[in-house]
Amino acid sequence: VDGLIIGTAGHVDHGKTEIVRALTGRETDRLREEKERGISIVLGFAPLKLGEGMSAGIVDVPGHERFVKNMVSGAVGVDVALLVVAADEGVMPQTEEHLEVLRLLGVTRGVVAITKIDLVDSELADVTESEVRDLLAQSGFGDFPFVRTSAVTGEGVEDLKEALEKEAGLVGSRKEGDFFRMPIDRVFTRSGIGTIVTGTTWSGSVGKGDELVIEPTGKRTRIREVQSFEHTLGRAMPGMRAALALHGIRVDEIDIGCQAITPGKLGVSSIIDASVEMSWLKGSKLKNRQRVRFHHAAAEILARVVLLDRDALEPGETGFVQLRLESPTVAVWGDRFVIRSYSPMHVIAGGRILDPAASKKRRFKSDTVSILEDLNSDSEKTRALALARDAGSAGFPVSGLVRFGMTREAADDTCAELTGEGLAFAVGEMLFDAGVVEKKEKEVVAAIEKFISGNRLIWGMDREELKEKMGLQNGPLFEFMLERGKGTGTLFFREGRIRAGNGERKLSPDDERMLGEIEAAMRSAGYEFQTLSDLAAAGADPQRLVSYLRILQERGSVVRVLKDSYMHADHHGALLAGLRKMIAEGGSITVGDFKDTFGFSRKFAVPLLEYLDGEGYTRREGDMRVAGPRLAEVDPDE
Ligand SMILES: Nc1nc2c(ncn2[C@@H]2O[C@H](COP(=O)(O)OP(=O)(O)OP(=O)(O)O)[C@@H](O)[C@H]2O)c(=O)[nH]1
Ligand SMILES: [Mg+2]
Repeated sequence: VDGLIIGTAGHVDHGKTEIVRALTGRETDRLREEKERGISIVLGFAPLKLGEGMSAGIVDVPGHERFVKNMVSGAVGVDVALLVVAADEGVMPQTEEHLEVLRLLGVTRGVVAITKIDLVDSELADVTESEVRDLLAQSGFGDFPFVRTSAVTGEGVEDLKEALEKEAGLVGSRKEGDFFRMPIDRVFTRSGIGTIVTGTTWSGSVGKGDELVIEPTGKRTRIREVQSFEHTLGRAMPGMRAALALHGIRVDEIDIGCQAITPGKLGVSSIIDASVEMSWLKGSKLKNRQRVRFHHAAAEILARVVLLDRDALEPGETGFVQLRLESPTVAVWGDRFVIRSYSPMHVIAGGRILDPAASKKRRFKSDTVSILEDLNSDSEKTRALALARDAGSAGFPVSGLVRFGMTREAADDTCAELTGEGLAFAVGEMLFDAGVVEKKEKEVVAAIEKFISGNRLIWGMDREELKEKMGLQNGPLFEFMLERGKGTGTLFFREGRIRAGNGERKLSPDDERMLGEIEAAMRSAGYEFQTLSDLAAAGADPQRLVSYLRILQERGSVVRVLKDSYMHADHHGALLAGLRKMIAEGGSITVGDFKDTFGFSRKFAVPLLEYLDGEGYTRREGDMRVAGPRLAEVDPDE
């Protein structure tokens, strides 16, 4: 069974701790200083048995305005609020501030206890009750049930328990998630046990022997024992109060506000993008780059707020911000937080984390705002697509979606839906926005066409050159686009080159005439290979000659025999066939035999035989040539 957390809220001295004692029989003020001063300072905890085997953890917060920091750290995991208002005092500043904290953290359920009714007549209790109803209505809360109580006479305590039980029954169960995560709100040692941390578990479950990392310090530890309210548990489930006894880590290595997390799941970050909502409380205002107190997951971290889409935020307004933290934290999409002003310390805003590990952003950029609007969506598809769009041609790793409020399974399902609908492409582990890919494909075609129009004699653009030009050296997108181009018949491939539009090169009549002339020159040269300079001397444009020769090679009318040396393909074929016949008859040949048979000088014979050795048609043995491994491939009738 999942846990459930009830959190007290209310002004100092209004009877929070007393009512928790009346409900649970537990004293949550444990510090000597708390007992001496008669006020709560730190968080207190007590278990509350509800009907039908349900049980809840109560977090009792201090009401004094100096300890709002502690109140907020206790409020982060609350499912049901227990708003305590003393009948004799009515709504006071921390009644409002605590309620605002709960609202900004997204708490929607609660019960109001009008306490100390033994001190007032029912008329005054009515006045207090109507004040609280007004406050709830103003803050946009629904109708909370009201119960009048006295910790002195015990009046209303059972009714309060029933009301809490009813609200608790309406809270949906938490998603377990892929990993364990618990903000730490207490750290202490117990002799014979060692270091113990406590907190409200946010996601996942843990048991004895499990490994954890304490962030942001990165220290590893293993769980010695799991308890909840002094009872040893097999596993701690989400939404529980849990005490974890830890191996191999000292108390002074852990601070309140650290998080205990399954290792390898989340990294630390200091830049966070978020949506914020300003408090309705008087004087709530945020200016760009204002220094604030960022309360998140039981930690208070100083930060500057960069307003991304506004010049300033006034009470009740909403906007997108970038939080630049002065020390790192571990955040996940959807985490709620509260912002207090630096000095004096007042609750001024709250919000939800949209990008837990952002990079610095400039203000007033429409792209940024549109991505953040999508990340502010509860639809997993909308978020995943926004991340893919933002990642551009680099793509977004599917595994990274886990930091954006999805389990790995949900991430895979989301990607499958997006690709099924043609909105995205999944290539290996990366997700690409379909619009981004289609735009890039157009750029690829344009780059190839531009290249070809400037190099009309070259069949296509070099693959590696294209990849670099597109900035796609890293990642799988380039290969993916080529495959798609092949599939749709828009791209053509030949020997490391890529052509767009059609697979055939269009040559001008002038080019065709030049090609004919070169071929004729090669043919009349017979077995004597022609070098580039031979051909240039015969009148061919040396600039274009190499391209023309490449085209003739592609057409199969010319063979390159040595560097810068070419032979007509008919003569090349006849040469090989003649060679095969000679060696078949005599077993071997000399340079002299070769020269005489084909009728050329030593100047041609020696380099040609070296070429034939290199190609594997012949093999040198002393002064003789014997058959090479490839000679058998030669067509003897050529
Ligand atoms: N007569 C009367 N006194 C009460 C009642 N509840 C609490 N008190 C007294 O009010 C004082 C404050 O009670 P606490 O329960 O400590 O108040 P709190 O809200 O926990 O105070 P902080 O935690 O410091 O914010 C104590 O002296 C209690 O005895 C009640 O129902 N009737
Ligand atoms: Mg108290």
